[in-house]
Amino acid sequence: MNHETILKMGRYRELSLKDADPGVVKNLHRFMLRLRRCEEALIAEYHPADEMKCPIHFCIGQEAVPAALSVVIKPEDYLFSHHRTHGFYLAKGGPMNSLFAEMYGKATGASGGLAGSQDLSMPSVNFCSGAILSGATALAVGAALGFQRQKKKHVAVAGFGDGASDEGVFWEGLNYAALHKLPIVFVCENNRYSTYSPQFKRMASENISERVATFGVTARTVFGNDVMACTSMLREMVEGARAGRGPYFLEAFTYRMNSHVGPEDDSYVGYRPKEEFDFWQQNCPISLLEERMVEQNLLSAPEKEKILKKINSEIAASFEFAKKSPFPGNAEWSKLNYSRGSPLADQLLKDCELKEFNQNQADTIPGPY
Ligand SMILES: Cc1ncc(C[n+]2csc(CCOP(=O)(O)OP(=O)(O)O)c2C)c(N)n1
Repeated sequence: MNHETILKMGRYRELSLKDADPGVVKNLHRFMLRLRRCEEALIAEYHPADEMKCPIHFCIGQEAVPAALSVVIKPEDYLFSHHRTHGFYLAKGGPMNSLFAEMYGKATGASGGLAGSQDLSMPSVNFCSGAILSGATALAVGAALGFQRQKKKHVAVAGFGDGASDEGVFWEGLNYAALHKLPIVFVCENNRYSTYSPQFKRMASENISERVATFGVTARTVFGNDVMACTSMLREMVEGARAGRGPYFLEAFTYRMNSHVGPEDDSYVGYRPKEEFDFWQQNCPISLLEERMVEQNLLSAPEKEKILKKINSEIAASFEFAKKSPFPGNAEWSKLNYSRGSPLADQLLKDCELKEFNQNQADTIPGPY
C-alpha cells in the first residue's frame, strides 16, 4: 500500500464493525469527535484573539490513529510524539483544559505554559513530545530500553510522520530496538508531506514499512483513516511488544486537512493536487465510522447531538480555565520538567557498567585493531 495505490481506490468501503465491541466503537467515535471539535475551536480562536502565541500543528483528518491508541495503550505505557501533538496527548489521557492552558502559555498548562503545542509534555500521564524531527523516536527507544532492563511490562509508543523517517536518528533507533528486541511500537502517520515536500521527491520508495522490515522489525501498513483497522493492528502490536515480541512498526496512510502549521489555508503554495485533497476529504475518518455506526444502529442523530453538547461544554470550560489562569512567574522555574540528571538513566549506566562492561575487552580483540 502507498499513497498512489490508495488514490486509485475511490471511496473506502472496507471499514467493518464485525466482531467489534460496541462500547469500544462508541469510545473511538467520541474520541475522534472530541479531538476534531477541540481543534476546530482552537482554530476559531487562534487569530481573531491572537492570545495563543505558540505555533500549532493541527491534526484534523488524522484522528483515527490517536483514537486507536487511546483504546489500546495503558496508563503506565509511555507515548512520545512529534510536533503534531494534540491527538497523541489526548490519546494518553492528557486533560483538555491543561492542553488549552498550554496553548495560552499559562502556568496551569501541561508543561507549565513554557512549551506550547509542539513541545508539550505531561509526565503525570507519561506523555512527551518534541519539535526536533524524529527526536521523540530516540527518546521512545531509550524508554523501551529502560523498561526492558527494569523488567517492566510497559510499552513505549513513538508517534511521528513520514518526514521523520528522513532522519538518520530514526534508522539508528530502529536498528537498536530491533537488535535488543525492545518493547516499542513505532507508529508512522504517513500523510505524504514533510511540510510542502511530497514523499516521492524525498525517497525512491513510497513505502517506508518495506525498508523498515529489512531491519528485522515486524512492519505493516494500514489505511490510516479506518479507525477499526488501525485499532486491531495497534492492539496486536502493543500486546506483542508487551509480551516481548517487539519492536513493531505501523505505517498508517492518512492526510492532514489544514496547512502544515497554523490554521491558515496553505493551498496557495500549490503543493497538493485538488483531486488528492478531495479524495481524503471524502474519506474523513469520522464520517467513515459514523456511516457504519448508523447502519448498525450504534449512532442516531439525537445521540450525536448529546455527545457534541458534552464536548462543547468541555471546550468552553477549557477556554475559561486557560484564559483565567495566570502566566508562569520566575518562581515557577523549579517546577519545570527539567532535571540535571535522570535517576533512571544514571542507574542504567551503572548497571551496564557493572554487569556488561568488560574492561579487559581490548585484550581479547586480536590485533592489529
Ligand atoms: C531535525 C529537524 N529538521 C527539520 C525540522 C523542520 N520541520 C518541522 S516539521 C517538518 C516536517 C515534518 O513532516 P512529517 O514528519 O511527515 O510530519 P507531519 O508534519 O507531516 O505530520 C520539518 C521538516 C525540524 N523540526 N527538525
